[in-house]
Amino acid sequence: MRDKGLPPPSTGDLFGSPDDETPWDEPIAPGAVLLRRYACARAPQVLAAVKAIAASAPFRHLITPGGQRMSVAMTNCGAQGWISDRRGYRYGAEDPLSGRPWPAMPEVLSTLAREAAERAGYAGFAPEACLINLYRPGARLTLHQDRDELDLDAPIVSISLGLPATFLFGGLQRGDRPRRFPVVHGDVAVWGGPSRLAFHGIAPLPDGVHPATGASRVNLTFRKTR
Ligand code: MD3
Ligand code: FE
Repeated sequence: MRDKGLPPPSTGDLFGSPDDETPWDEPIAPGAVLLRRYACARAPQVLAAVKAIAASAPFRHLITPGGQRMSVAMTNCGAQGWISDRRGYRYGAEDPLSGRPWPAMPEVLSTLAREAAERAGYAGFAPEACLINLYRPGARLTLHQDRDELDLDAPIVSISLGLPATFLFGGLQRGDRPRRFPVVHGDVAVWGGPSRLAFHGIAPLPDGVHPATGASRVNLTFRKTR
C-alpha cells in the first residue's frame, strides 16, 4: 500500500495521464487520513446528486448564534441536517426553509462515505446526516470544532469537489497553530479517534474556475449524529 503521503509513481504515459486520478493515502494525524483523489471516479454522480438535493433544499447562508451571516452556503441531505440560527447550532429532521424533511441521502453518497471510512479503518460507518457546503471565491470557514454530534466515537468523512482550497488542521486547543493542507477535486478526508475534536477550517477560497463545478467548491461532510 502507498501510505507515505507521496503521489503514486508515474506510469510514464505522456498522453492523458491516467494516473492523475489514481488514489493514494496520506495519514496526517492519529485517526485522520486524506484519501487523495478517492472520489474522482464517482464525482459526476456525486455532483448530480448534489444538484438534485439543492433543487428541493436550496443552498442558503445560515446565521450564526452571534448574528453573522456565514460566507459558506449550506444545505443537507439525510435523516438529520445541521442548522444554525440565532438560537444556536443543532441537528434537525426538517429544512427550516420549507418545513419538510431534508432530502433522503442518495445511495451513491452513503456508499462512498461508508467505503471511505472503512478504508481509513472505521468499518460500519452509517451516517444519518450529510452537510453540503458551497464555497464561492472569498468564502471561508474559521477554525472550529465539530461537536454538535452525540456520538463522538464515529468519524466524520469529508469529500472535496471543484476548486482547490487550503484546509487548516489545528490541535485540540483553539490556540494550537494549524497546519495547512491543500485539498483538491476528489480528495476525501476521514477524521476520527484522537482527531475527532481537532480544530479545523478552510482558508478564504481563491478565485478560479473548475471544469466540474465552475467558480465554486463543494464539500460534503457525513456525520453520525446520534
Ligand atoms: C477535522 N467543513 O462543515 S471538511 C464543516 O471543507 C467543515 O467545508 C470543511 O469543517 C469544508 O464542519 C472542512 C473537513 C473536516 C470536517 C470535520 C472534521 C475536518 C475535521 C472534524 C474533526 C477534525
Ligand atoms: Fe467542521
